[in-house]
Amino acid sequence: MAASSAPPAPRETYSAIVDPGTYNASVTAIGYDTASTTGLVVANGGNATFSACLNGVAPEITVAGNGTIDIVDGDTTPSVADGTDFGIANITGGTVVHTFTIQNIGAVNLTVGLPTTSGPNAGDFNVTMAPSSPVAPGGSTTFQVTFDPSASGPRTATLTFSNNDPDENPFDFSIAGTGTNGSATCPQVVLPNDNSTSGTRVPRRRGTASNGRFT
Ligand SMILES: [Ca+2]
Ligand SMILES: [Ca+2]
Repeated sequence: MAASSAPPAPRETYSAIVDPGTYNASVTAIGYDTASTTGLVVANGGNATFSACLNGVAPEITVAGNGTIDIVDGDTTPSVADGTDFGIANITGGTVVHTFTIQNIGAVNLTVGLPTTSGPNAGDFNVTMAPSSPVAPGGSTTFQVTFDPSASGPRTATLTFSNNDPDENPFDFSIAGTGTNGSATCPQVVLPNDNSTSGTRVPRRRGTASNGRFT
C-alpha cells in the first residue's frame, strides 16, 4: 500500500524494567506492520524505553448474528444461535427479519459490497437493509435479511458479500429457514355425543380399553 494512502502511523512508547545490558526490541500488533522500532536505551537503573512506529496494513472483518454471536467465513451449518437459521415463516404473508453486524477490528478502512444470496432458494432470502461502507477501524455496520418463503419445507441459500479483508473475501455463509403453509394448529374434528344438542346422536358405550382395543 502506498504510504500516502495509509492513516497516520501511531507511535507508542513502551518501557520495561530490565537487567543492565543491551536488548533488541520488537513489536507485534494485529493489523499493523512495525515500520520502525527506535530509541532503545538501557538507562540508569535498568529502565529501558523504546518506541515503535506502526503502519496499519489491513482491515480485519468479523461478522455476528443474533446480537454478538460470531459467524465464521464459509460457515455451512445454519443455526438458530447465530441467526443464520431464520426458523419458521408462513408462505402466505409470513416473514422473519434477521440483523447481522459487520465489525472492523483491523487497522485500515474495511470496504464491504452489497450482500447477495445464491443457491437453491435464494429468492426466499432478500437483503432488505444494506450495510454502510467503508467501515472505519473499530467501527461496525449492520444489514438485514428478510426470509419470505415461497414454498413449504426447508429453504436454504448462501449469503455472500465482497470485502477487502485479505483472507476472508468474499465473506459467505449458509442461511436456512422453514416455510409452512397452514395454521399452526392441527385441524379439529368434532364428533357428536349423546350430550350434544345437534348432529347425529350416537349411543354412549361403556367398556374397557386394553392393549389399544376398546371392548
Ligand atoms: Ca481476516
Ligand atoms: Ca469466504
